[in-house]
Amino acid sequence: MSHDDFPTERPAVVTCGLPYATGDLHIGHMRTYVSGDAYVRALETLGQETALVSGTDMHGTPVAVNAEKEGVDPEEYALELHEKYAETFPEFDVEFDNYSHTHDDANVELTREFVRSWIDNDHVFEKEIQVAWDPETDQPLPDRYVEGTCPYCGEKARGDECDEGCQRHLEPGEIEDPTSTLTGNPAEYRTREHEFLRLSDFQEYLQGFIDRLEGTDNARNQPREWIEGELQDLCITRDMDWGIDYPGEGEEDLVLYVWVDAPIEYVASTKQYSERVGDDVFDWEAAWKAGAPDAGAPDEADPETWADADTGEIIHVIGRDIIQHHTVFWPAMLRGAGYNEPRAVLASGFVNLDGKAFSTSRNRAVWADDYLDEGFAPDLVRYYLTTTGGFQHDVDFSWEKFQERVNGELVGTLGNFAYRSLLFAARNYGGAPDAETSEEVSERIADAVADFEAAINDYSLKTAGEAAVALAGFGNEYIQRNEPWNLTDDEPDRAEQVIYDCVQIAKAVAVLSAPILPGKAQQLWEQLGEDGAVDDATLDACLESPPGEFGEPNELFEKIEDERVDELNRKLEERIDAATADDGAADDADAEGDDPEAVDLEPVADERVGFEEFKDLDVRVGRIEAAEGIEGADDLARLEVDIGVETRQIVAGIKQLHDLDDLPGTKVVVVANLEKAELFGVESDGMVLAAGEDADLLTTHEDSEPGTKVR
Ligand code: B3M
Ligand code: ZN
Repeated sequence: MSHDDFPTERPAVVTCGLPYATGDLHIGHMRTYVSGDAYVRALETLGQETALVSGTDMHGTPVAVNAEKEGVDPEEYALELHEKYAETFPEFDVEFDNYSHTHDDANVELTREFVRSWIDNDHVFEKEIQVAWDPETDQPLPDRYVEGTCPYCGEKARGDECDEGCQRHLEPGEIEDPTSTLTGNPAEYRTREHEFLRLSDFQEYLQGFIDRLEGTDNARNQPREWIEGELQDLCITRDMDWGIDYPGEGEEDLVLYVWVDAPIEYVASTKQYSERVGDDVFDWEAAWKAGAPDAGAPDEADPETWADADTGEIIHVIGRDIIQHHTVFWPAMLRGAGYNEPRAVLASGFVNLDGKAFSTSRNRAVWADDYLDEGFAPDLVRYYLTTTGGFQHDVDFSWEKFQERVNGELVGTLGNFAYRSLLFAARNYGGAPDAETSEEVSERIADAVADFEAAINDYSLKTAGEAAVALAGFGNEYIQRNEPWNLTDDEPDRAEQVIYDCVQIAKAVAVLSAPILPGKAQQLWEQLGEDGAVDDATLDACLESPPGEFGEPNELFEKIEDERVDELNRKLEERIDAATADDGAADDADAEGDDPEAVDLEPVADERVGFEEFKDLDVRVGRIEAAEGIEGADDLARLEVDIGVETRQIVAGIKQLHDLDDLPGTKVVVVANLEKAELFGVESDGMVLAAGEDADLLTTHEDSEPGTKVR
C-alpha cells in the first residue's frame, strides 16, 4: 500500500519516544524531541492537521532501580523528574500538544482496556517460566535487576535488552550467566507463572505491515529478520510492585511489563489532548481508530480482512535502540485491540560527544540546562541535531563542530543574508520597495518550496533544513551579483526590484526555516513587519507579498568565537575530571547503560559499505625509509615510505607518539590511492594506518614485502 503524500485528509499524530524518568536530560536526549517537534511544525507548514504527543515513562525497572538507589519511592522519584522534563522541553521550543506520564489515570485505564481486549480476543495465554532470582535477598530479579550475556550476539547485556550489542529485546530467562545487580551474586532460577501476548497470532499481519511501513531504512529493514523468523511470544507481566496491575483474573501480584503501558501512553496522551481542546479541534479516534478492522481474530473465510489493515497517520520518532518495540510488539498490540497501525517510524542514530558515547555517570555530557545557561538560543542546537547527518546516522557533537555549523550556515549564510537585505531595504525604502517579485526569484522560491515539501514527505529534516539555508545562500549570491548599492542612483527601478526580491526571499526563508529554527524565524518574521506567528504560515506564504514597511533589523545570530569554544571545552573537561576523581562515579551504573569499560569505544557505524566500495581502496604494505618532524606542526611527521612500486612521501600525525629515530625499517600499512593532500606546506601522497588517539601504527607480522596488497 502506498500512502498519500502529506498533507492528507486525516489528522496526523507525531509521537516522541517517552523518556524514562531516570535522571537529567542532556542534548543527546534532545535529538528525538527536537526532531519530533520540528517534523510536526513542518507538517503544519504543509497544511497537515497534527498533534505532537509524548509523556514521561514512569514505570519499569529503569525507574525502580534508580529510585531505590536514591532511597525514594519510585512514584515520588519519577514525578519529580516528570515535572522537570515537562519544563525543559518548552525551553528548547519543543511544544507538545500533550505531555503527560504513564502513571496517570488516563494511561492506567487505557492500558487495562488494551489488555482486556487482547484477553477477550484470545491473544493472551499463561505459561510457567523460569525467572531469575537473587538467592541472598530471596526476591525475583526482573529486567534490569540482572546482567549477563546476550544469547544472540554474545555481548554483555542487561535485563531485557542487549543494549551494547544487537539491540534485541530479551525475554525473561533468556539472558545467559545472569548475575543480580542487587548483590552481584549469580542469579538462580525459580518457576513462576506469567502472562504472554501470543505474537505468533500476528505474524502474517506483521509481514504485511512491514511492507507498508514508511520512515527511516533502519526501521523498515531491521525488523524483517524478526518478523520473517519465528516470532517469540511476549511476556507482558513482571514480578514487581511498581507498575500497572495486571487486569486479568488471578494474577493480582503481577504488574504489566513497562513496554506494555509505555507505548499506550501515545494514545492516552492524544486522547487527553482531544479531551482538552475538543474533538472538533483534534479527533484522537480519527487518528488512532477510524478505519481499523475489528480487534477479533481474522475472519477464517477471509483472513485478508485482518491483514489488510488501515493505517493511521501515526508517526513515531524514536532512537534506534527501540526499533523492535515499535515495529513488532507495538503494531501487534494495536492490531490486537482494534487500533490503526503506524504509518512511519523514524529511528535516529545516537548522539556522541567528541566521538564517544555520552556518559551520565561520568558527567561526560552537555546537559540541557547547562546548554541553556550558557545563553545559547535553542534554535542553534535544534539546527545542529536535525541537520547534521541523516536521521538514522549517529551524530557527533563537539563545541568545535557546533561552532562551525553556527558560524558557517546560520551566521554566515542565513543571518548574513537576512540582515544585509533588510537593512538595505529599511534604510533606503523604509521597508519593502514598491515592486513585484521577478520571475527568476519566484522560480527559485518555488523550487525551494518543492524541495521542502519533498523532504518532509521523505521524512528528511536535514534536506528540509538545507532547502531553507540554500535559499538564503541564493539570496546572498543574488544581491552580490546585482549590486543594488551601485544601482540606486542610476537605475533606481532595478535597485527596487532587486531589494524587493531579497525581501521576498527573506520571507520564504522565514517560513521554510521555522520548523527547525522557530525562535529565529519568528524574529525574522517580525523584522519583516509581518503580524502573528510564522508558525501559522503555510507554504503559500513564501510567495505572498511581504508587508511594505519595516524598520532596521537586528542580527539574528551571533558568531561563536574560538575563545568561547576553548572555555566551553575547559568547563566540560573540568566536570569530567571531577566526576572521574569521585570514586563512586564508576560504579554508578546509570540508566543509559554506559559501562565504564565500553564507554571509550565509538559504536560501530550502522552504515555498511559494499565489498565493491571496499575494493576501491588500494591498501599496501610499506616500509618506512626515513622519518622527520615538520617545522611548525606539533605532531606531524614527514615519512618516506617504500611501497614496492615506488617510494612515497607521506605526512602522518604520529610525531609525539613514536620516536621518529626508531621508525626507519618499520613495516606499515598504507592507503596508496588516497587523494593527495598538503599539510603544513608538505605534500602527502597516501596515508599510513594507525589505531586510536595514540596513533598506534599498524604493522605486519610475517615478512610480506613492501607493495604487497592488503585485503
Ligand atoms: N522509555 C526509553 C527508551 O528505551 C523508553 C521509550 C519508551 S517509548 C514507548 O529509549
Ligand atoms: Zn545481542
